[in-house]
Formats: sequence, structure tokens, C-alpha cells
Amino acid sequence: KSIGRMLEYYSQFNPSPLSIKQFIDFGLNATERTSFNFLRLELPVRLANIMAEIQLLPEHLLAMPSFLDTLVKIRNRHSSVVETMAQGVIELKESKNVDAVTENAIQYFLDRFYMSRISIRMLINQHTLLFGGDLNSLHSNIGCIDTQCSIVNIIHDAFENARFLCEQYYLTSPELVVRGVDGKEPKDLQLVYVPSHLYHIFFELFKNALRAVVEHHGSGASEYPPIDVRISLGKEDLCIKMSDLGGGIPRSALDLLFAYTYSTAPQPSPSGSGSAPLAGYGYGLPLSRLYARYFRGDLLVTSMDGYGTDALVYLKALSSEANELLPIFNKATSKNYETSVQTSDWSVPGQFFSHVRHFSTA
Ligand code: W6P
Repeated sequence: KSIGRMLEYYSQFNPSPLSIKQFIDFGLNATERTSFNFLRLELPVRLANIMAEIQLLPEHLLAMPSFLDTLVKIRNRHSSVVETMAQGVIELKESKNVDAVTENAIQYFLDRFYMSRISIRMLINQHTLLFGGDLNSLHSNIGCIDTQCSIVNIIHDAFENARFLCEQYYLTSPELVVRGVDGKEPKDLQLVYVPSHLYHIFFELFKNALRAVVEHHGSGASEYPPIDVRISLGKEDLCIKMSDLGGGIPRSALDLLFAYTYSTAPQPSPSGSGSAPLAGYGYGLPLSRLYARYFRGDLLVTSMDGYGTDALVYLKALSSEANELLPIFNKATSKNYETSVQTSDWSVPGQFFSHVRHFSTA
């Protein structure tokens, strides 16, 4: 059977999203046979859905050598996919200037591509952890889901490791303050979640916040304003707000934080030198947002230019509401690749007065 026919066949099915609660029930009750039978259909379905979408990309994108390599590599489930895709984007930027339609298509596609990949790896991890022979029943873990996942511990871990990089690079670093709604550090805030996803998100945010604070105040400053983390738990959402006084970023640059075409390839850690730039490279933020969205959360960044930045992470408080968010391939999908950014019917600044400041700070 040709691969093409197989993809065509499996892309007719829609992926079946699972909630964290279903992952737990599955982990507690399913036999290896049941799990295997589920994966035998679900993995090719998820793969075929995203593979079908690759055909919708603008033609010149598919001509980039790294994009072609990737087709082979995702089949083989290679580990360097993120670097390879980034390389493809870099090759594109070098070969010609990227128009808005292509820009849009890349952003849209890579968000969906990586989400598909996150979900496929989650399923494979669950299966191998549950049935791979390692005893994990001693813990509060079911596969890679921790049923007593301490958000505060993860935040401290992520901070300490980001701070280590900050110290290595700048020889200095700000402190961290973690507070609940009562102003005190929450001791036992637990949720059912995948700890590695949370760690990924917070490590990335801390790197950005630390860098902003040290760069803004200068690495010779005697003191820094701490990174402030505030946690609230409502009926529906668990919210974490990370605030830094790192000088902020202009509103016009906010979208760029999540743009795949404005990041460079994640560098393989430079051996020896030990002075990798702290952040601002790689796909850290767009991927972190996908991890947040994967179980129906989100990641938002707001800023006061000239002052500081808030990063907000939203998580579903209930495992029954934490449903996988999966890209599905259907008729609506191709429309999203055809339509460019909305044709604007708002005015653009005239050429004469656009650089006059509204308010003087003098
Ligand atoms: C900044 C830029 C940024 C991005 C993400 C998280 C925090 C921050 N702080 O200045």
C-alpha cells in the first residue's frame, strides 16, 4: 500500500481528543491491548490529519529542502523536528522576502503542526510509561500526568534553572516572589496536570523576564526588582501571572513574541563557552503557548512599554474540562490558508504627521 493511500484513508477520520480525566481513567483501567488498539488508529489519524495540511502550504515553501526533510522525519518520529522546521523558515527568509500571506500560512501551519506533534508525543509517552515495564504506581503519577502536581514547586524549579542561566550570563539575577491571592506563598496548590508541560512554560517565561530585568537595570545594578508571580484559583481557571519590571515592550512588538518567522533556530547548546544568550532565540514562547492551549488553557503577554511586562498563564482547574485541543483537517482548513490577513478598511497613518509625539515627557 502506498503511503499516499494510507494518508488519504486515515485523514478521513477526525482525531479523538481526550481530557486529562480520560487520560487518568485510561491509565488506571485500560489494558495494554486496549491502549494499543486505540493508538493503532489514533496515531495515524492524527499524523495523517496534519500531513494532509502540509499540501495546503504555498508551493515555494514546500520547495525548501528542510521542509521536505521534515516529511520524512515526522514519519520516523525524529527528535530534531523543531530545529529542522526552524531551519526551513530561515532558508525561506534568506531566499526571498516573505509576503503577508506566506507569513500567515507559516504561523497558522506551525501552530497546528506543533500542536499535533505535542499530542502524538503525549499519547506515545502515556503508552510507553504505562506499559513499558517501569513501575510508576508508587507515585502520584499516571503516565506523565501527576495527579498531585504542585504548581508552586514547578515554578520554583523553573525559576532556579532559569536563574542559573542568568547568573552564568550576567553574573547577577533578580529574586522571585510567589504569592497567592492572600499575599502569602501558597503551600499546597495542586492540580492534575503534565508537570513537564508546566515546567517548559515557566522556564521559558522566567528566562524572558530575567533577561528583561537585568538588561533594563544594567548588569552592574546593585539591586533588582523581583520577578513577581501571583496565583489564583477560581471555579474554572487556575491563573498564574508573572510580572517583571524589565522595561516592558511596545504593543507593536507583542505579536512578534509568538511569530515563528521572527525567531531564529534553536541553537544546539554551545559546548564549552557556557554563555548561551538567555532568551530571545528559538521557539520558546510560541511553543509554550501551545503547551498551555493543549489542555484548553492559554498564555497571554501584556506590557506597559517603558515599565514592565505581565505574562498570564491560564489552566483549566478541572481535569474534566482539560480537553486536548487538536487540529483537525477539513474544508474550513484550506480557507485559512487562502485568506491573507484581513483586507483592512481602516485608515493608515498619513506620511506627514505620523512621527509627532502626542505627549511630551520633557
Ligand atoms: C519582557 C518580554 C517578555 C516576554 C515574555 C515574558 C516576559 C517578558 N518580559 O520584557
